[in-house]
Amino acid sequence: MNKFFLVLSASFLIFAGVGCHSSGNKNATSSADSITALRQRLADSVKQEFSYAWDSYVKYAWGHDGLKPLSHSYFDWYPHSLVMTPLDGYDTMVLMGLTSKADSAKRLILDSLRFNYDMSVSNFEITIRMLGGLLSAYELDGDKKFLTLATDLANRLIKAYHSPTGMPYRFVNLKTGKTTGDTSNPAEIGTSLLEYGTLTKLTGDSIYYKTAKKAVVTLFNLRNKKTGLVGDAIDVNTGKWVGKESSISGGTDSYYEYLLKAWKLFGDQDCKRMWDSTVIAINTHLADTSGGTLWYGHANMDTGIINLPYYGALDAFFGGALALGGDTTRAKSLQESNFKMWELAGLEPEVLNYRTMQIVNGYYALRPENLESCYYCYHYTHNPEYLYMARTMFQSIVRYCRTGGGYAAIKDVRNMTPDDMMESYFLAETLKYAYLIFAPAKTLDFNKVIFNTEAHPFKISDL
Ligand code: DMJ
Repeated sequence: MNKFFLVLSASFLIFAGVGCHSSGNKNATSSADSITALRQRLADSVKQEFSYAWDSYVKYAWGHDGLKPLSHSYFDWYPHSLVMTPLDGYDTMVLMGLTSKADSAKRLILDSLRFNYDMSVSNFEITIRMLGGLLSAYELDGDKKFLTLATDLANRLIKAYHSPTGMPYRFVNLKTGKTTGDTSNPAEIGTSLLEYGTLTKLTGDSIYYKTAKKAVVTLFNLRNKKTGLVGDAIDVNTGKWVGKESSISGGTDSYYEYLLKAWKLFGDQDCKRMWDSTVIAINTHLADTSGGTLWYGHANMDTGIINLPYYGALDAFFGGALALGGDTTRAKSLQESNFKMWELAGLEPEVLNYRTMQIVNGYYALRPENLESCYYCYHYTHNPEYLYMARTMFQSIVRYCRTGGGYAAIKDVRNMTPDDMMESYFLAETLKYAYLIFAPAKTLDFNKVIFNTEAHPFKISDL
């Protein structure tokens, strides 16, 4: 264990009340007891903060997509609300055992959620938050109405894939099926395998997975064959790249994540092959070392040469992907970088130059990825250093983002000015991963589920 991790582990053990000089069985048992007790306290505290954020939504934004915590108001993404926060947060309530909150969220969803609206929506966002939320709600709760809503939604969204290449347009009108947005990116093209595969499994209709997979295989085949990398913008009508910047950042991130997870969730061997060759390309060309730890930069997809040493809050998911893919060595080093990024200002920035350690974009959008990777690293190693990291991250979110009306994003972590926005993924992901790190393992059987990119757990089984 290196010095950095020794210090973190020791800090957590001391905080847990475990003596440094303990030896023998009795002391070992009492160490374990102290850690268990501290974890339980932290899990309770995450649950309490979740309740606070949810109660603020109920008070100021009931029935709408999201909460504006500073103006004690609400926002909707489109002309009609899709009750995004209740649906995104529902499975977290179930996992936390917040039964009466889950019941009222469920009632709101089933009473008010409809999709037959003449409005154009983001295929990607509505797939991961809404379709993902409905499918996990169905798998956890068993109420068929969730599945009926999921199927109705998917039958509308699937029209986005009616392009000459089979890769989806970015936007689709829920009522008319009209599509717009022909320049897309790998993340928006590749992030439906898990949702569509799960729907295929639950309905027996193969069209969903076939459609999602065709889009992904088409995209994979358009990678640069020499470097193995994909770019950041592509025309879905022609299949021509219009942006050649390759990275693990937003716009590409969950394309990689879904190759790995479609293999893990459904045993899809094509996805395993695509993931295996992609992760080699990423580690060959985008991996970089700075300050003694691993980072990933941006390179041109044709040359594979890093031209931008930028890394940020979204990139932080990759530690979790590496760990889930079996590479705990790189995952550990990357999580060390993730935590350095977090500690720099007390909350992580959206974008950091990892060579100069200068913040490029200081926004903190209440994002989950750093805690998510910490969760995977802890699961695979059980090293208390990750409990220490998670506790630090959770407590700084409480310190800087808690307001009188819920939780707020931060405009710039260099001065901690709050922004009037609480994204639904704060309840779906950030607090779920924080909770699961501290909660007893029986809360959720890690080996039986795969999380979609919005942290909605889907049950593992072959298609
Ligand atoms: C979430 O909606 C998803 O995790 C997505 O893959 C990336 N962005 C946000 C959270 O940061």
